[in-house]
Amino acid sequence: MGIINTTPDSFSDGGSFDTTEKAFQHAQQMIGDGVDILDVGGESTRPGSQYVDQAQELERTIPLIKAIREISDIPISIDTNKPGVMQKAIDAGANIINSIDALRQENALAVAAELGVPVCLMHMQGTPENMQKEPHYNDVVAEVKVFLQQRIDAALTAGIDRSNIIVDPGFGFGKTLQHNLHLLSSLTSFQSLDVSLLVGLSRKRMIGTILDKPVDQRVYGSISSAVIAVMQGADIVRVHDVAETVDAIKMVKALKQVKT
Ligand code: PT1
Repeated sequence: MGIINTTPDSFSDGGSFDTTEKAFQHAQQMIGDGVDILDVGGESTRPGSQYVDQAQELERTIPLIKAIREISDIPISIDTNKPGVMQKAIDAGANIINSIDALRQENALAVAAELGVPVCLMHMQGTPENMQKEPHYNDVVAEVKVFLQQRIDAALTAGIDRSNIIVDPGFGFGKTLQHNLHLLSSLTSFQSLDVSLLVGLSRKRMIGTILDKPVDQRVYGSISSAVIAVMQGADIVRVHDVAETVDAIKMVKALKQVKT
């Protein structure tokens, strides 16, 4: 899964022609590099980031989804928590809902069920604005698993097919480095949830802390993290560096196909 940035740089507004055009070119590059899914989001959810209203989110995502859909059948996920954005994005040609609050907003479960598309349910402690203040768990792996099991149950009850459910432990979302490492080293235990598993580690602070490197020097750390995750059973990895990660994952897949 390749991450398409639609949030504005200092020279333009999100949703402006320039921003959409840049994101579209980025999407084309990723398609050429062999991406399987494009993740399009109009709200930054990095630690400390602030809420974006629906009109702005729509402006940043819908024209881009339509533009990608005109040139390719590549599956597109919409990274949003808002049911209104889910609906309009799927109408515009997106295929998957990526919800970092695990469809906990009013109506989100019902809308997702009605749309009948795959959904990613992610764990987060707190909100993007406050989540890194003082993350606390007694047993991070057990607690994240219990939460995801509850959201799977809620999704099933709402009428979402088990085959359409993906879960994500939410690396960096209300977690210290130790919490993240515990989750990564226990990733195989999430297989008992009996749904697909998505993992997003690319360029995150966790990698920066381990390597003592800024965000633009985390490519090798990110590729290594993707390899670790897929070795431990991740079905989808959410990444910035598609070409590099595609090669790395091909190596893992070859290894996994050896009959023992
Ligand atoms: C993710 C994810 C996401 N991450 C899914 N969607 C982000 N399903 C956005 C840091 O610690 O992991 N899974 N959508 C980006 N959010 C973050 C969080 C970016 C933490 C950076 C950090 O550096």
